[in-house]
Amino acid sequence: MSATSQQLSLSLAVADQPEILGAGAALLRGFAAPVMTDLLESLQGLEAVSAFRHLVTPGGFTMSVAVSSCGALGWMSDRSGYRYVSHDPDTGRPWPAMPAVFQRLATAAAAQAGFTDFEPDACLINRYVPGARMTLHQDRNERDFSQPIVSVSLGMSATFLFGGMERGGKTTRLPLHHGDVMVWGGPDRLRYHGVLPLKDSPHPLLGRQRINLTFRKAG
Ligand code: MD6
Ligand code: FE
Repeated sequence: MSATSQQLSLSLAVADQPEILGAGAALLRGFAAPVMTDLLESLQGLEAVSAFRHLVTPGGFTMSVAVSSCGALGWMSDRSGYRYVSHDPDTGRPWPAMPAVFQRLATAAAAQAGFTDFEPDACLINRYVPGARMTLHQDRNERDFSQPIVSVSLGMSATFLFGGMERGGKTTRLPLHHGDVMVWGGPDRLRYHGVLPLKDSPHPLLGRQRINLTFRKAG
């Protein structure tokens, strides 16, 4: 990025304008900041009910990212594939309800990016520790691709890879920081994306971890 465009994106962020990443994709810098205390408190409650766990991919690899879920549906992976399920297989109970502050944040962020009336029924919670990464993938296990995905970054900063419609295509690198929210849908809904191995630089509130919340309409 040139010095000028860097300054420009800085001033856009300061002016609270979304960074437009595509016709259906926007990055809302610091959008979660006003509800942060509530958000982190709710997150602690969720972890106590449905703990983070490392899932196995259909290909037989154990993911470096640990996951949990809340809401009516939770994301699952095992040797038989990826899918959404109504119960936490570890507890045998329904996933914990989506906290009101999660729901409100997701709906408000979607609206800010031009997607009105987004009502997520699934929130996947990803936890990264230093070295953990997410290989390039598409999110395509949801029934309705007309609904966007809202993604909230908490804790340590990460480098997000934003690609095109094919796995081998060129990718853009985006730094994601504590409180940033990405929304993507419409023509960008199926773009490949991933996260580079997390660097070790502890966060003042969350320590040596990054938490990512991704909200979807899965059912
Ligand atoms: C992450 N996020 O940021 C992983 N997927 O840790 C995702 O895989 C993702 O951020 C779809 C839409 C937004 C995302
Ligand atoms: Fe994804």
